[in-house]
Amino acid sequence: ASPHVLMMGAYPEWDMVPMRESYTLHRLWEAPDRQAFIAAHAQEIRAIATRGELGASAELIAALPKLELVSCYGVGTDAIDLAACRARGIRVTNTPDVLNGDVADLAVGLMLAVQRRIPAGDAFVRSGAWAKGALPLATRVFGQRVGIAGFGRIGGTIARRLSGFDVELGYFSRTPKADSPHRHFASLSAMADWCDVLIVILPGGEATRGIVNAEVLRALGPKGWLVNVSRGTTVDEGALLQALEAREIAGAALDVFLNEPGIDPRFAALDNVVLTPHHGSGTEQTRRAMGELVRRNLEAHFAGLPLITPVA
Ligand code: 8YV
Repeated sequence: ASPHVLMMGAYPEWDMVPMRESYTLHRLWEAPDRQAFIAAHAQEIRAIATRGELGASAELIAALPKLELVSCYGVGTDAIDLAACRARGIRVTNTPDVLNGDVADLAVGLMLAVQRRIPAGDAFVRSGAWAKGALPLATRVFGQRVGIAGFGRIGGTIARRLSGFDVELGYFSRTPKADSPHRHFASLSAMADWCDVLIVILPGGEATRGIVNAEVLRALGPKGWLVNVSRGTTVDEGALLQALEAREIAGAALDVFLNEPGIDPRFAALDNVVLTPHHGSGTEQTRRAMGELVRRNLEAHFAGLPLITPVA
């Protein structure tokens, strides 16, 4: 019999086909009563296949006595209760590296989009407003200071991308990177004060919850811009909405939010934001590579082989 796998959310069809062939899948997102569904299959489920934003809670893990592996389609494991996994010897895998370039590209694209008013310009041309006036002037991208909060694999890739944009770069991380020529900040507020654009690519989770707070936004100031391609949790969203509405910062480009996809409707009313639907890794090429990694990890686990990309 094929191993039973609980899926937290759908994968693209090109992954669902081989997943169905190799495993008995339990599709949690289609269950009308999640608790009853989990209880009915709890004695069979040996793995969870989840996604970055869906994770796996301590409660869910506790309800699955036969659980051996949590495989995450995504690099961020902040929504998976790693302590609960560790306590029971449950292995965890993610999909690092294959998405670095895409997330970095979207970060740069969002910065350009909001500062150069690309979506506003598109709407302006389509609506015919062009015949009656001019688009409000934008903000120059080159020559400014860009601060990257989080300087891991994706943060480093963003810096490499931006090295062609004639901007001055700084980064915020716990420890300075010995091989980076860019300015290091140990304080996020200090970097926000220094930079024109703050790009957030910190891991989610308790350690970074609300780290972009009112004080950081005040330091960014009325000429400062925020780009977030990490997790909605890294930003104090109440403080951000207030700062955007009051023009205490110039604007924001956001790919991640609290309560996705049911985001705060106040965002949609703002004209100084560009909003995308958690799409940092959302290219066909990268999503194929992520799905493949999830499946290779599941295969390795059930074959008793070393995992391909285990989470330490
Ligand atoms: C999601 C992500 O996993 O990698 C991450 O941490 O948040 C994303 O890549 C993706 O949206 C698929 O659900």
